[in-house]
Amino acid sequence: MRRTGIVLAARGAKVTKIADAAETPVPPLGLALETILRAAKPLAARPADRKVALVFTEEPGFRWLINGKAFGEHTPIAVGKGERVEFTFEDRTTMAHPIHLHGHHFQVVALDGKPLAGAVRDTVLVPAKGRVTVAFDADNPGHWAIHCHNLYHMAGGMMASVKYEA
Ligand SMILES: [Cu+2]
Repeated sequence: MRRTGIVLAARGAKVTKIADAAETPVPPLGLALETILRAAKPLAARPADRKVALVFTEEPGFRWLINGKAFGEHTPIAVGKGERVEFTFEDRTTMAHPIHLHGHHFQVVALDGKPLAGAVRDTVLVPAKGRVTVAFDADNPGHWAIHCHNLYHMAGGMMASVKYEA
């Protein structure tokens, strides 16, 4: 299996040549690590006031969609100020998507439908065919982007927005 990657090294550090082929084939990055992470400072326990499904699909012509729409075709996802919001990201594509929400930190609260008190982040990897649920408190009114952090997917449409007023 061919390798790809980058090496980060301090100035003057010796970087040896790394073989192009891996000794052991490894599968794509999945949710194994995420399942064992626990938040040091979890969100306060509280039921969700609003649950929103965001389904990722792809279309010919390098179109990467959220709920069937590319960026510019969406109406913003409406939430209410002060609400506890849950987003479930469902990836029906063949690639993983690191999903980033601006303006908030969210907690991973379910992986493939199994609840957990997972990590607090602003970006989470949603593996191909996987499902990740995150929760956040709508405590920062504005119009915020939510997008795939693979910039070539974002440029291909994979961005929407979340909007609420003070
Ligand atoms: Cu993506």
